[in-house]
Amino acid sequence: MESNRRAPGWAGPLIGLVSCATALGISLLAAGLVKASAFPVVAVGDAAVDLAPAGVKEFAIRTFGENDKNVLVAGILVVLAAVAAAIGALAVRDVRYGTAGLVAFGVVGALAVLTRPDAALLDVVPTLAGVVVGIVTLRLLAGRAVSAPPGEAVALDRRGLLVGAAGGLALAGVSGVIGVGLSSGHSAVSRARAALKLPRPATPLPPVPAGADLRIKGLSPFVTPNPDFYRVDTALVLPQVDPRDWTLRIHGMVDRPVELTFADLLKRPVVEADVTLCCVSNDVGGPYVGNARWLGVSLAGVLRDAGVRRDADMLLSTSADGWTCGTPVDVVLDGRDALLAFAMNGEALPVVHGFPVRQVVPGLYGYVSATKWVTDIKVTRFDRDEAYWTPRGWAPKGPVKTESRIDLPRDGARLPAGRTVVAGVAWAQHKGIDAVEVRIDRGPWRRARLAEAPTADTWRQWVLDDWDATPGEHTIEVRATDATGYTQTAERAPVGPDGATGWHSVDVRVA
Ligand SMILES: Nc1nc2c(c(=O)[nH]1)N[C@H]1C(S)=C(S)[C@@H](COP(=O)(O)O)O[C@H]1N2
Ligand SMILES: [Mo]
Repeated sequence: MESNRRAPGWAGPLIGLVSCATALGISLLAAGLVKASAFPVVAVGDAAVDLAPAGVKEFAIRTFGENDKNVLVAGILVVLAAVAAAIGALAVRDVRYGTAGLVAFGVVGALAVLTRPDAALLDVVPTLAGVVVGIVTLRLLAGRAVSAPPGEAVALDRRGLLVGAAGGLALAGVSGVIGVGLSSGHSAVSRARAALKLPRPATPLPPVPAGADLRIKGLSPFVTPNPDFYRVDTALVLPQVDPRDWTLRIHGMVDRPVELTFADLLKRPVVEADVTLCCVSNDVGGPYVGNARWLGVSLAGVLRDAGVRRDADMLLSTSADGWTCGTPVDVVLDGRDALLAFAMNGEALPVVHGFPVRQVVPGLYGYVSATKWVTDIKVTRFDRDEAYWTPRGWAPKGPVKTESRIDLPRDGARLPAGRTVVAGVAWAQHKGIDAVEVRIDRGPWRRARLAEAPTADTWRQWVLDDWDATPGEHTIEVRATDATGYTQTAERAPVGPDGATGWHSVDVRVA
């Protein structure tokens, strides 16, 4: 009798997978209505990002680059699918086990959603809705797999099961697509962004001097176009912040706490500045550096209005999604172009780069200065508060280290013999680059020609136009000297805890 009642091997996993798919589809739909980051898979991923040891994150960034988030979500879905198949297999034995499995899923999802820094109680709705629909689906389908009353010979209701499974998948697909559409449209925020009229700077910058860009094919352009600008952040789903709802609270060790609206911000004198931003996770020769013309207001001006107390030494800024960043007060107040920026290269900040408002501070790595979607600045002390990356093994302070990179020729390139252009960029923000030298096969250092740099806050292109490449294998190395007189040393340091050092080198083969 018992053996008659057993469904074929594929039925259980199929039932589990379809139930899980409907759960995800429905919760995507609900997340589209509530908040995209309340989709439990995203919340579990966000929690994994926050809980992962620093070494794992570094490995992920190094291995998967800007795809690290997609790889994480794919990994979670694979685990989910395996567990769902197992739940289905249990459910055809006893549907209570399957139900319990889905409830356990729901508990994990709800915990992840509710422990996010920006969580609201309503955020649990997508998880709940998904689990309820998943359980109903599971019970319906499991009922098809063992369809006969006890005591009678049973045949699996194969047709019923397959029709039910197809129905479940259709439901999952349709609700999922609608949900994704709802959350990616964010029509209010993208409309507000498109409608934003950029104010004119009090003292507009002259156009970028022609001499700043050597216009060599394959060399990083002086201004990095927004779509090419690197992206680094912990957000699996981009915060959608409507400028009409945005406020910036400045509080803590200040005489007069303030809360600015976006309109308040635009009333202040507008500053324009060319600033090169770079990431502490950028290894020697790496891609996480870019230069833009930013438009914003003086962060120092806003802080002075609030009245920073003498013994404060840290700005703890927080983003709409709860990420935090610690910036030295003295650096922000020393007269450099530290900005609350709302535009980048002539357009409103792209959402991925922090719309509506982000911080930009020349001379500091992004993790200690460049808070995107910034909504809160607490004036405090380094010995009282810690920012996101500090307990994860990164230095509390992160001044940018003088660096240089060879863009041309590319590592591993095969080149014809003869005159060859070697070119790249070098940066030492707020100090400035004074010299770049190149050497071939550990020969004598030769001075590269420098492009213009409008200020000390940007990177500087360099070129060596007259290398006479001879057949064979060659190693090209570069080092920069900044305006303080410091020359990069060969000493290799990893990216953690406070930025990589060493000379970038490329190997080429000349025919
Ligand atoms: N809200 C938020 N802001 C953030 C981060 C983040 O994870 N969340 N990462 C910082 C880091 S590490 C860097 S290097 C810069 C990168 O800015 P970009 O993505 O605009 O290039 O943003 C900074 N601002
Ligand atoms: Mo970074």
